[in-house]
Amino acid sequence: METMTRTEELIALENQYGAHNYHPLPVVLEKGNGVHVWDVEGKKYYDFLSAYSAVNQGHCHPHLVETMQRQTEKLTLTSRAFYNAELGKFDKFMSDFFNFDKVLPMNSGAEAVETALKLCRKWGHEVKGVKETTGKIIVCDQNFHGRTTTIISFSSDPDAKNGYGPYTPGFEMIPYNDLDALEKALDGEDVIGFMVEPIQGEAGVVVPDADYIPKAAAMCKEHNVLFIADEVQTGIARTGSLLRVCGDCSCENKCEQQATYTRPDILILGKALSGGMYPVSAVLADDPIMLCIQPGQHGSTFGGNPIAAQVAMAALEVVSNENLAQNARKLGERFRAGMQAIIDKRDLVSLVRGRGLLNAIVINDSPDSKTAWNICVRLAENGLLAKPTHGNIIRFAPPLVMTEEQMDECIAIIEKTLAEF
Ligand code: IF1
Repeated sequence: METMTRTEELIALENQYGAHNYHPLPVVLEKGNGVHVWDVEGKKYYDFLSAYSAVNQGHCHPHLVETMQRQTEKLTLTSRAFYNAELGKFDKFMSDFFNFDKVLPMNSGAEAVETALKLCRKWGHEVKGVKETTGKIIVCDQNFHGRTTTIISFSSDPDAKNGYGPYTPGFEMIPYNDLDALEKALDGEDVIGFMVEPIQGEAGVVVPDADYIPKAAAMCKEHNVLFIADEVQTGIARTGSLLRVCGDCSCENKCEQQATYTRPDILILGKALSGGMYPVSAVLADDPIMLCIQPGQHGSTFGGNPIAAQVAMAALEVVSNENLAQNARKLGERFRAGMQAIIDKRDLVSLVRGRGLLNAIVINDSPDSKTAWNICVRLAENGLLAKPTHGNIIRFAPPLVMTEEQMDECIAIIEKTLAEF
């Protein structure tokens, strides 16, 4: 038998002993720093996925590593049966940073989405007075909000949903970026909430019309329906503003003062809230909503633990101190201009879209073709990691700590790679 490379060995191990719930690109990573990752053969790559926008602050950011190490040696977990010395500081920090009365900490994005849905239901029944058996939350076609049984109950992706029934009732699906459909749904009986991604990530970075989010929120308000923004992927500076509901505003804070800001009733954050160090997610809302949940009615062993509290504060400090929203906006414009120049010259790519550093290109081939996958394999060989979505779409989402020179080098790698097809 021929000897295997370390890469082949490690892939075989995962294959044999791990569940087959993913189909990764054939690279095995073992080190990361800033915008770069290294595989087990020592090959260096630009990371254009950032763990699905969880490492906006760059891999192993020194401030986050230092914060996590310090807290790990002091106290890691108490559960919420007792107070811990870091959680109150985190709560105040989050409340000030995002301008909501209160925060509820969880771990994964899906848990935060579940928390928002439960909060919305409690409010709907106890405050709005809708019967518990009939309350309805509106969601959008092509959404991605996570993988729990309830969340996949309103997924339109057959892979995510099929075979996992029976499904949780109480959701109504409408087309995305369609205010008429929303108006009609809001006129229905017993609607308590509307949950939406301000840009649809998994759907292939679908950017709605500029007035969609503000108008949708205003319509919800008119109908006494909670507007719930899932910013798990779009938040924390990814799209060139602190939150996507800030619109195209690159201030780091106090978004209320910006004309473009849409204030959600419930805001959901995850992923880059910890800079990829550790799972930290959170739901923010004001008192009349958040206080609908009382002791014993919701929680998590790890949610709000001291490491999470410290790491999240440090992760947001990096976003502010290093002006990551402004950098994402500036580099995003540079990236899309670079892609547009390629599109103008060649037929292989039909369009580029996105905001800040959450972008995608659409490959001019059928969604069933292997072209986008093959391009990603070749991109990896040329030193840049990205992943296809929906067959013919490639998502590009590097860490936000990139420099202009690095971005130019990456655009050159993508151009060179596309020229090979
Ligand atoms: C996977 C996509 C990205 C999310 C939004 C909640 C969650 C996610 C808007 C849940 C998670 C992930 C999970 C990841 C793939 C990924 C993804 F392609 F599926 F859509 F990022 F683009 N809300 N998104 O995007 O957060 O529970 O995972 O922490 O492998 O499933 P989580």
